[in-house]
Amino acid sequence: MDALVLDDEGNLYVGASPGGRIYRIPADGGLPELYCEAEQRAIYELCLLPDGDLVAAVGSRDLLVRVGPDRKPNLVLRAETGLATAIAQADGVIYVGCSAPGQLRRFGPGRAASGQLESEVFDAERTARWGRIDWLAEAQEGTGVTAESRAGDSPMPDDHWSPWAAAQDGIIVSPPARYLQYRLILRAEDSATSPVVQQIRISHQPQNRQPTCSLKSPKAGDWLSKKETINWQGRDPDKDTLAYEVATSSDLGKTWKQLEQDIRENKCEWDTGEQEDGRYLLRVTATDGLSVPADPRSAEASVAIWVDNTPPEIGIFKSSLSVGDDRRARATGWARDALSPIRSVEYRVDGGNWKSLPLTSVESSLAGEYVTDLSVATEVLEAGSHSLELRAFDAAGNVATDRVSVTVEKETEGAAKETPVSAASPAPAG
Ligand SMILES: [Ca+2]
Ligand SMILES: [Ca+2]
Repeated sequence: MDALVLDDEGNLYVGASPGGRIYRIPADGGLPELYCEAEQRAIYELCLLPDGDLVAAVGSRDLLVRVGPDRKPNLVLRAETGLATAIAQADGVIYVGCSAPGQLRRFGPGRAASGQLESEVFDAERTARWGRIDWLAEAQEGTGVTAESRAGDSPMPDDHWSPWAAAQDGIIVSPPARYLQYRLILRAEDSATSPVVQQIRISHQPQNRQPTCSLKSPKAGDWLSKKETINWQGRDPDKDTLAYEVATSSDLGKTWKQLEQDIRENKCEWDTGEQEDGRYLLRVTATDGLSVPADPRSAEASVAIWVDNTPPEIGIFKSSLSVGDDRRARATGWARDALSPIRSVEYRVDGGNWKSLPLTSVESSLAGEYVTDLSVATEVLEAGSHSLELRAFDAAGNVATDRVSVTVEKETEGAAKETPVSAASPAPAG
């Protein structure tokens, strides 16, 4: 207990630290009662004014509070530095002795025509758009309260902060920033009255941040055919709900055709069979407008791919088909595709397992198509008639098949014999 004061009737007021409580011990020696909770770290001194109000020198940021008949603490003085450690009053004039820095302050008698209360610095934790400042006040006639604010991105106000600006109809006009400070300016036409502010409310909305979007598949340069699944990933640093739009362009982005819109999933199907073969741009746009309709942000990802739904062509040179003394069938041929490279060529005999053939001389012709030579030698065949099938895949997975019949004679002595060919093979162009 650092502070004691007696009123004219002999009641004793006791300031208790820590906690900042003021107790009243009645003159008749009754039990102490809690008179006021000043919500201060310490009460250093108390004094009574002629009107019966109690004034307390408190610590540490608030310096002086005044307690009226309603027993509620009203802030009188707040400062960034200093401590109020001593008070005296004479005829309603309050003297306050402060230390660090050492100052003597004088208040009254009565109230000042105006005063201001500067708030702490509020931290929105990230850039925010500041909304309204509203307060609950007992503003008697002839009194007024106005609010000003300033904002900045450093925790302490400095030259980079915006200047003080008066709120307009309760709307904070300070620019978006992480930190905000307000001050209230209280005015009274005469010293007998004073506005009392009981509550302040500040609203703000964190500034919407842009989502990110990335395509997982297809990858740039992929060849697509038939139904393909497009996969992507979207993230929003504000954890906003994202909606996606998927679009394609066949003219390098001059015009776009919407494939899907307003989907929440991270994938969709694209039936490329409805497209002409060729090069396309595929674009996914992520938007957070569902969560932040007033200030939607979006991000997009695009990739250039090829659509190829036309099978390649494959052919066996009739004249090349032969069965050697080793009873292996041999043939040469070709495969070609108008748009994408031949990815693989395989053969099988009599519907057995497909075996891959080495790709030789894969090249793109002057006409822009991809051509490959192929050469097959089968395993040793039993005597009799056999089916030899060849198939080729283009880069998009489209397939072409060709088939010939091969007859292996029981006795295959001497030179290789020409065998009958049951399936005609088209000759390669060019
Ligand atoms: Ca966002
Ligand atoms: Ca093709």
